[in-house]
Amino acid sequence: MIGQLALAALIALAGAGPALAHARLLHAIPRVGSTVKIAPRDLELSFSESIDVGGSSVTLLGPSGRVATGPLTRDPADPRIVHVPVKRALPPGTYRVEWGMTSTDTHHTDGDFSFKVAR
Ligand SMILES: [Cu+2]
Repeated sequence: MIGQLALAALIALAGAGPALAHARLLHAIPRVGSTVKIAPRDLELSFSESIDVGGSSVTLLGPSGRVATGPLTRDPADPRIVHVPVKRALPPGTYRVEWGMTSTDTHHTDGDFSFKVAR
């Protein structure tokens, strides 16, 4: 009886562990919801877990559609930070960043945020 309860508790813990490890967006540059005066040439997304960039993607959408971005790279100093090069100067307007990340524990999460480039 006690053994079974202990086993059930262990199974519950095992189930909760990986769920807590899913990558959540903690911080971004440009900041989530911000208005920037200088158009960024690189987006920086900081997550709660290490990211496997091979299984991850970012789409940047601007006032006139999708904006070309370069391949995602992991920050050499912190595997939880992903850099996205922006291939051309962004004109003023509202931009949406749609991200889908695979963390190194193989779990996938996604989300989006916006920022504005001021006129
Ligand atoms: Cu996970």
